[in-house]
Amino acid sequence: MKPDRADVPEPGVPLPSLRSTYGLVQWLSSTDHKQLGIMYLWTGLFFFLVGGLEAMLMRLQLAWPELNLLGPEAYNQLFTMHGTTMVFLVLMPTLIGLATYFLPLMIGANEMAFPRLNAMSLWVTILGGFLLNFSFLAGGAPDAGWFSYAPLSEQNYSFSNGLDYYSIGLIVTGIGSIGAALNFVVTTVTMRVKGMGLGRLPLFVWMVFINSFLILAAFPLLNAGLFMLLIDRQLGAHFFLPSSGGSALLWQHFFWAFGHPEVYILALPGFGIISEVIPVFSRKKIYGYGTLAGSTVFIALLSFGVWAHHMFAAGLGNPVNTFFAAGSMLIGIPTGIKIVNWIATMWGGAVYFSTSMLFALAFIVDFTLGGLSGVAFAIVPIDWRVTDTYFVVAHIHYVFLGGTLFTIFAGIYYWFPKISGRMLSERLGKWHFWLFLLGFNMTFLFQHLLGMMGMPRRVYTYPDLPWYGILNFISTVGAAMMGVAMLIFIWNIFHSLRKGVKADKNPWGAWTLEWHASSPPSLKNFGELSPVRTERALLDWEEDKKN
Ligand code: HEM
Ligand SMILES: [Cu+2]
Repeated sequence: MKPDRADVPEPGVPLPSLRSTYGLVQWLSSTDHKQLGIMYLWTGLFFFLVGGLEAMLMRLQLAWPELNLLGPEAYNQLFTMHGTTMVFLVLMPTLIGLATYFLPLMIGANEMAFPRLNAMSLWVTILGGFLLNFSFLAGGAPDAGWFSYAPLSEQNYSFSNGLDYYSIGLIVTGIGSIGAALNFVVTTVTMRVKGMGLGRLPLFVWMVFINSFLILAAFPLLNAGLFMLLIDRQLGAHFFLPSSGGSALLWQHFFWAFGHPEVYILALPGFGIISEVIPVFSRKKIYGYGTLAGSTVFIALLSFGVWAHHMFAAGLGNPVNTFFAAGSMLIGIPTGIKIVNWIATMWGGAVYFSTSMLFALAFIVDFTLGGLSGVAFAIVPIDWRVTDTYFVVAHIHYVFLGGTLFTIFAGIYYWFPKISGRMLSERLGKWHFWLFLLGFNMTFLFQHLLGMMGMPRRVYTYPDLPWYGILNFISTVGAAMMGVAMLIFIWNIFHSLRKGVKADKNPWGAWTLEWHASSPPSLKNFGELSPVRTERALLDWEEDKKN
């Protein structure tokens, strides 16, 4: 018998509405992966506003030489909380949220493998975020930077409770991430629809799957380090205190053995999103499925062998530095392969410039720039010259914003119709895109120059040296433009949720299974599904119907 779309029953129970009180209780106690996914996304958006506000305050302070709007203490707390928030409370929850929502749908499953673990993962993530930010009210936020180098993070240098909140908050969100990763692995292994071998996984699922192993290996390292820091601070141990026999370098090893894989943890799901978006809007099959999937594994393995490139200036010695420099440059190869695959997918395709696709294209350009400055950093003498300058700040933001954040935007514009049953406005989307793109490059491009001219990072003000004032001013104007772009985006979301054009099942004509469920999907996504034969199941079913 040929499988047919019409064969597939769609259980018609809709998600409960937030409008009734019962609805609210239902959401807060939900174990449904779609409701949890949506709450992850709101969490990410909420903390993006918090982290964005912190960034704007910093940029205001830095807008001109020798301003004194915020003192140095407040500034230290702001850059620490900003970086920590963006990494752990914005990018992680948003990516995990998208995966929580879409991974089961894309493999034709009705739920995650462990629905209650799924709920726990969300709620401890929120609890951790709350704890971290509670520090503001409890005597002062952490102030030793998002990587909290010891001994700066120890009691005798940072005596507010901020770093205790940092340790506990991140331990708790870390447990959430580990729970989510475990769930993704087991769900992918056990709950795929018939016919979907590992070689036919949608690339987003594939990359989340590989990524989950990274999370499972990396986060326990961070949590171990954080527990030791907490014990140092609260119980008077001295793991990281050189003055009494500990090792400050040990903290750096713990942190970066987690921290370097973490930057890939934030990149890989984004690569997955881009690998879904580009073929759909180019009307072409993805070029090189095998190399795209295989290079992911290569990146994941390599990412654990390069952490000491964050420590070139720490005095590990030339043999160690050379080893880690070589490893770091190697990782450019599988990443470059991916970029070639994405471009080859668009080549000769009928490219449709939806907002989602525009963000995908901007991702390719700006992430490549971030990658190139990364390769520059891997050259030890260059690192020695520009480490701890604004060059690092430029690099970080090209990878995190030009990389991950752009893929998140691409994913939201792509999947919003599925989640909400309505389309986002493309007109507002284009405003969001162009303003954000321009603002982003204005903010961070010239910071490469500032770094090369020697402006150190994490300073609350700077002297009026040639170019410093004007370049910093451009940077602040760019940041304000991003702020306006975000307001447009948020308006677009709220407006479209209520008044957007109704979306049908598959508004983009995509081929993966999530587009087979109704928009929004009902509480039990599919019921029974016919087996799939390739990684483009909907296309196969379409053709079967014609024959
Ligand atoms: C409106 C957008 C943003 C602006 C204007 C902005 C601005 C800044 C500034 C001024 C710093 C402090 C640099 C320093 O003195 O050390 C900083 C640091 C940082 N930002 Fe952003 N940022 C933005 C968005 C983001 C996003 C979306 C992320 C996501 C990961 C992010 C991650 C970081 C990190 C990790 C640091 C390092 C913090 C540290 O110094 O330890 N930023 N950002
Ligand atoms: Cu690294």
